[in-house]
Amino acid sequence: MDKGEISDTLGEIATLLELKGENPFKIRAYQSGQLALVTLEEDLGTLIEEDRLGDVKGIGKALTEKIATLFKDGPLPFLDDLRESVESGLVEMLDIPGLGAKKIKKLYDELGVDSIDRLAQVCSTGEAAQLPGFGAKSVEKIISGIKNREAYSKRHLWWDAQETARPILNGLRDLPQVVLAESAGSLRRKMETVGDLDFIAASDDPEPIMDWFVGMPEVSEVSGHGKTKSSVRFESGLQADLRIVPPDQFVFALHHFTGSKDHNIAMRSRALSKGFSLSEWGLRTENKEGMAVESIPDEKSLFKLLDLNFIPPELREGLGEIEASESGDLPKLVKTGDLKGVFHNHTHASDGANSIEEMTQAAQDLGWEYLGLADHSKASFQANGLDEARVEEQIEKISSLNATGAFDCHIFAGIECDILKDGSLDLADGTLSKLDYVVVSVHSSFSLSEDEMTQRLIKAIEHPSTTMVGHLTGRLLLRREPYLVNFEKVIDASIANGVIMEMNAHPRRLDMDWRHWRLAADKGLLTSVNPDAHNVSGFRYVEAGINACRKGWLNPESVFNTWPLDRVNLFFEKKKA
Ligand code: DGT
Ligand code: CA
Ligand code: CA
Ligand code: ZN
Repeated sequence: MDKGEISDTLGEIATLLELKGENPFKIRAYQSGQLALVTLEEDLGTLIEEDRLGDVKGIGKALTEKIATLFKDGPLPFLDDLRESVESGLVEMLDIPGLGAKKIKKLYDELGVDSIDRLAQVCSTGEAAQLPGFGAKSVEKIISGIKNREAYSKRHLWWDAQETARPILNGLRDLPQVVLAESAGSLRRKMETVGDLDFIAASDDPEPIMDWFVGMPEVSEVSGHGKTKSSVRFESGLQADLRIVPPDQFVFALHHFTGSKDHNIAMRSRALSKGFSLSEWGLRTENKEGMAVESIPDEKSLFKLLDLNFIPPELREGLGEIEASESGDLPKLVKTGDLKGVFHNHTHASDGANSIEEMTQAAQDLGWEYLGLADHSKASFQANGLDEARVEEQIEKISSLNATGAFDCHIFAGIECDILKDGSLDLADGTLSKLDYVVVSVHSSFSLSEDEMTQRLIKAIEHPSTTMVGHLTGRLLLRREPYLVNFEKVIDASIANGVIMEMNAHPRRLDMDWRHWRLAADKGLLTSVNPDAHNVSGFRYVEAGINACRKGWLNPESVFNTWPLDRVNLFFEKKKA
């Protein structure tokens, strides 16, 4: 295990002990060990090797051995027993926002709540609201948490879905009976979350393909096994449909099952207006002799038959794409290959896993011209955020690294500065103005009213050092709802102050949501696709961010980090002047 995983494990132990109502001192020992690892700057392996782990502040005697064992991936029977001894219903309840171990323990002791079903019950009967420390408002929050959890469990992050889908698609394409295969549905439209996978294959010999599909080792349940359609479920809960059609129907089936439903409805009426009838089976012209079915090689030809330019799957949401296609107004969509660098990334100075040098090397290996580093600021103490002195030290380090010419990739010194509750920034103006750029983000006080949150953000946007807004709504897809903000006001304030709105590319964020981008970019808002990388492999998340930009109809010009280095420099200089 690495440092981050061990720290998470210590946190898990503390929580489990709390659920069991163990000695508070013991619980605190694990909590302080967890924090000590997050803020640890020395190499953990070296500390263990030199037997100096016990000298680290916050790591007590009892923990050193357990940390060393976890580091070597050794067995920890104590943890296995602990996990075994806590009822699974109690652990599940931890997913519900507003419910920590302490409250869960109280619900269990006082009302015998040992499952989410029982929790919902005591919330609706009013019993929960009677408990000390609960009240009507917190019970309301729990009820909406239970509802969200149900909705969340039905969907999957696009990123996870594509990781499941990729080998299946390759497997299908490798089968001798398969002429063509494609994934369809929301996965192909690059929706941020996916309900189920949809595969379409072309073949005249479907049976062996279906046998292969339902027999894949990852399949945990077969819910349908037919000649034209089969459905399976994987361990993760994700389900997949495979439809097999004769080769001459492939394009129509692919288009139909890519959807969306609204796009399909609009396409069908477009077809009707051109004298065709469009369905998943084909495009037919109705005449006296019967039906004439068009035969076409690809989707592009399908659109062409309807006098339309090809509409990329990302845009097929029934949001005016057909009209734009007809009038030649579809955007030239940004691509991952257009990116020349990224700006929101963490190093091991805060809660990242890699050094400045390692991050820069990785960025350079991706062919990027520049890399922006933006570690956390001090208010994010749980992430070992930097104070003014450490920020200035990092600026020095970056500027001397740039001066050595060790890397072709230019490093920009930035920060992800916390926006405090009142909208002021977490670092002194004198320090902020020494940075190349400043990303401002909310990491606390999430439950302000829409008005308060909007004013808070606008105040931060108006700060003269602010360059970009980080993850505007703080949402964590399928985990945490966005906080309330007035998009129009925040977008207008950003444009007025020349501030860039990040597209946080982390697959769990994709924030600001693509649904707001078309209008915002038309008004002149710029974005930056920021992977929020916490290690070198986090850079790959730009793909998810680019998907979201494409769904927001963005062209490369609206995406700041497609700009070349000298133009970026000019932008920063102008902002500082
Ligand atoms: P998901 O799975 O919830 O993330 O979303 P999709 O879009 O993948 O939806 P899914 O799997 O139910 O169906 C795949 C596509 O099939 C959908 O995008 C459009 C098409 N489709 C499914 N049901 C209907 C329907 O009732 N009417 C029309 N026009 N198209 C449909
Ligand atoms: Ca689907
Ligand atoms: Ca489906
Ligand atoms: Zn952040």
